[in-house]
Amino acid sequence: MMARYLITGIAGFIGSSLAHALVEQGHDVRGIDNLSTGDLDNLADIRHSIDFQEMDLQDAAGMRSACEGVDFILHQGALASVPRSVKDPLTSHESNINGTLNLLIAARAAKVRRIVYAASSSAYGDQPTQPKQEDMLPRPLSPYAVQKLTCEYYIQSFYRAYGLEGVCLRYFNIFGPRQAADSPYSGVIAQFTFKMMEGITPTIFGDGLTSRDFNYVDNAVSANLLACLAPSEVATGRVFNIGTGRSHTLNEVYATIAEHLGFTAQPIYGPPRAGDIQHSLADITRATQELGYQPKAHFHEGLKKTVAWY
Ligand code: UD2
Repeated sequence: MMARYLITGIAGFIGSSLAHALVEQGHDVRGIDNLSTGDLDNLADIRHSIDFQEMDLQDAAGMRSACEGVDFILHQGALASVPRSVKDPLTSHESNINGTLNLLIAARAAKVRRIVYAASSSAYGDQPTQPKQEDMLPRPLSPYAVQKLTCEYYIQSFYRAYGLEGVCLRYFNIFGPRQAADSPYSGVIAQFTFKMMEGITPTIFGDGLTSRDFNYVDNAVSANLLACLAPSEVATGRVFNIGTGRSHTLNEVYATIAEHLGFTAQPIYGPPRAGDIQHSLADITRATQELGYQPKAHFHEGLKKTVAWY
């Protein structure tokens, strides 16, 4: 069945990846982006196949029209990054929390069938138990983590209070082609790759043993599509970890990218970043059993494709 999808943050890394997948499947794709961190180059090859509107999530009238006739919203638009939120909590709060609330109000008015939200593994914070399970008490460490968690609660409250179906996907460090690489707020894999290609030695914050459940973007795309189609009693009002169930250290990430690029310099080590978590690893049982999620793309193969893309 063909459906109409609204992707927020469509010109960003994950938003544009979702757009490519949906266009390929023949769906009707509308997208909004304020282009503050997104880039229309990410949509260059599908620009004629989508309905793109430059718009901010906080534009109430704009969001009302963007939600008209939409079946599913894939809400990716946000000012991502832990350090960005540490540096400027108010701006990221406005964009992430006010923007999401405004979208939810518009989605409810337009009777959208379901919204799938790009939540974040940062919600677990310094919760010490590994792997992370969805029912653990969140212990957010950064303003960004608080914002992403707050929006989960908003999504759930709009389901309980108004019946707007919502699903929260807690992404664990998604990486892949089209991830911005040229900002200090870019994801670590993108930054390391870009720097090594420029001949600049990247800095590892901390001792290099910091670990993350790095998840290739194709897995996040498939999780979104599954979350739209899963029966309401299974998916709505709920949170799902979208990781791989395996983690890798920053030393390992550095060494693997360096090997692909023939980069021989040893890393520079710097102090740990404020707001960072030491280890992050997903238990993906709930998503696999209840959504049918399978992280088919593996870390090494994904990293190879990513490095080749830049
Ligand atoms: C968080 C979330 C992730 C997603 C993302 C969005 C966690 C565990 N993950 O990712 O789910 O929401 O935010 O932005 O909270 N690093 C270096 N050198 C650099 C850059 C980064 O060592 O030049 C380190 C950084 O200190 C951290 C790790 O690499 O320990 C990963 O950093 P990141 O910014 O790629 O992602 P992270 O974990 O903050």
